[in-house]
Amino acid sequence: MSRLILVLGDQLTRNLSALEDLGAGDVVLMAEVMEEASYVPHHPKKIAFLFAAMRKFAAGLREEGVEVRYVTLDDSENSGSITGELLRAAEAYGTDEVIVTQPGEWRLIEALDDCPLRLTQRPDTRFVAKRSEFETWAEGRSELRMEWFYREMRKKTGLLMDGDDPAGGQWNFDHDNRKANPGEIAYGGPMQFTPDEITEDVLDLVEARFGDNFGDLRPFWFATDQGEARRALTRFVKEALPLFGDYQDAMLDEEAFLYHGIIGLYLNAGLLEPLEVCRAAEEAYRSGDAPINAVEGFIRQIIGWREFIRGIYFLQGPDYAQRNELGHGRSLPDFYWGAETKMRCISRTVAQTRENAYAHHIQRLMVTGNFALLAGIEPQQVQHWYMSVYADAYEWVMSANVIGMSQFADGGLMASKPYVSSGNYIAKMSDYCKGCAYDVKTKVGEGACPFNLLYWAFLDRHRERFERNPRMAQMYATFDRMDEEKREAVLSEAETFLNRMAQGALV
Ligand code: FAD
Ligand code: DLZ
Ligand code: SF4
Repeated sequence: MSRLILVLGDQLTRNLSALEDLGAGDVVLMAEVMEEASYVPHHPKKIAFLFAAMRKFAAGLREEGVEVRYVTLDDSENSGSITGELLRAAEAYGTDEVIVTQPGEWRLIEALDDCPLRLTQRPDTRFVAKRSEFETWAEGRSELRMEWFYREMRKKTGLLMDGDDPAGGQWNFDHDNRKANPGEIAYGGPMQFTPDEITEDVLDLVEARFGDNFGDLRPFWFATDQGEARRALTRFVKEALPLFGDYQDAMLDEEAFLYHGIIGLYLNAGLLEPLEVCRAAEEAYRSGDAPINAVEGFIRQIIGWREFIRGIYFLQGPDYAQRNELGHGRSLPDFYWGAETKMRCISRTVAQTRENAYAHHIQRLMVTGNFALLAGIEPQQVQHWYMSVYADAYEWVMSANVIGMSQFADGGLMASKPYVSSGNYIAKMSDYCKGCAYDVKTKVGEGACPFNLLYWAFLDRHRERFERNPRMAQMYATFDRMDEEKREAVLSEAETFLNRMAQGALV
């Protein structure tokens, strides 16, 4: 009797554990379903990317001679959910045995657990560390810090290792990175692909069904198969990686991509694998084409941060995304969805997000994330926004980044102090402030940058929790040195700003 092998939209690799013993008589099931396409209002580019990549992956399997049942979104019989499609396929093929690689989201793992078929969820082997390996590493540790886990991953993979020692004599070259805004960018950006016929069909479908979601569908230029994604990787490694480290934290008004990879969406959907990406980067270092600070920094993002973030998500369980340790409850302002704001840093980050379904890490962390944290927005609304607007967004990688790293809503599991900053940081790392209606140098009074006001108000609001944190002592000392009158003016202006924002005034 045949087995059904379910392949989800973000599992598009032939090395998938569910496909490893694919045999004659097995049927691969792939389905475009409304439940997955609308659990958040995904950016239209993300939906188009996944549907096009799914259709091409299915075509590749068929070329190999594999029987594929592919259900399109506009199929009149489409039940609308993954489990619904499993049940329909089980009936059509007269089988109840299903193999799937475990999804990256508790919601779907639980839905599959509840599916009344003989269903096996196999571990997702597309990561360097197994879930169980991370759990063993984390067990008994009072603090979970990425750096220690990362070193284990370096040893495990042998990446940038010279025998037992780290290449270049150090594990981490971060102090050489984080240069401020480079002014100009000597890189043409990520490789762009002209949509083929399959992709054009998908674009029409997405336009008709998801045209009202936040985000520009066209121009659409993402890679949609493994070959294209590898070409995009090759271009990045050759042309951008050498400067990746130097400018990884910089932000420019007119440049969305700087020297970043724009590969997260490909990695997360299965078109690229973490080790092939890291080996390509290491090769550039070994052959003298890219410096150690860039290559180490880049590899750390992938075998360090990406793996660590996933480990935390699964370690913490399904309730992690609901945490709100700071008790923040304000609503996300409309300017996250494109309404006008006078804050240039936010309006540019949101505009680039709308256009590309992309913003780089520091825009996510220190502009939109920082503002939401300072303003006391409810973390679940923040997470919903991030899930909705980025092409690389999935809950396994979003939760620890948003709930943990960005919003401190897990109370400090992910970060030893909240990622908050006044306008100074943005002014130093970007050119946004020069085009802004606010003045970053003004701390209080007419034209004061809202980040400046909200920064002190945040510290004041959470004094009890953070005052004794040694990494924040300096911030409180500075605040306390302000004269009483100025302190009161800052707090009162911050309050006025937040109230005006809540009323939908232009801020
Ligand atoms: P590069 O800057 O070129 O980095 C290379 C790769 O490193 C990325 O593609 C990614 O795979 C990995 N990486 C780097 N930092 C992280 C990190 N913190 N967590 C996980 N992987 C990392 N990344 C996602 O893949 N999906 C998300 O939904 C997501 N949401 C985020 C939300 C917030 C609030 C923050 C602060 C970060 C988030 N990130 C997310 C991490 C990071 O911002 C993106 O991975 C990165 O911007 C993707 O762009 P890139 O491919 O150009 O990455
Ligand atoms: C994100 C997404 C979207 C938009 N659509 C589909 C789909 O129609 N069919 C499918 O199999 N997967 C889709 N996905 C990816 C899933 O939502 C993803 O597998 C889970 O969120 C777990 O990571
Ligand atoms: Fe952002 Fe403040 Fe700079 Fe304006 S002045 S761009 S609000 S940091």
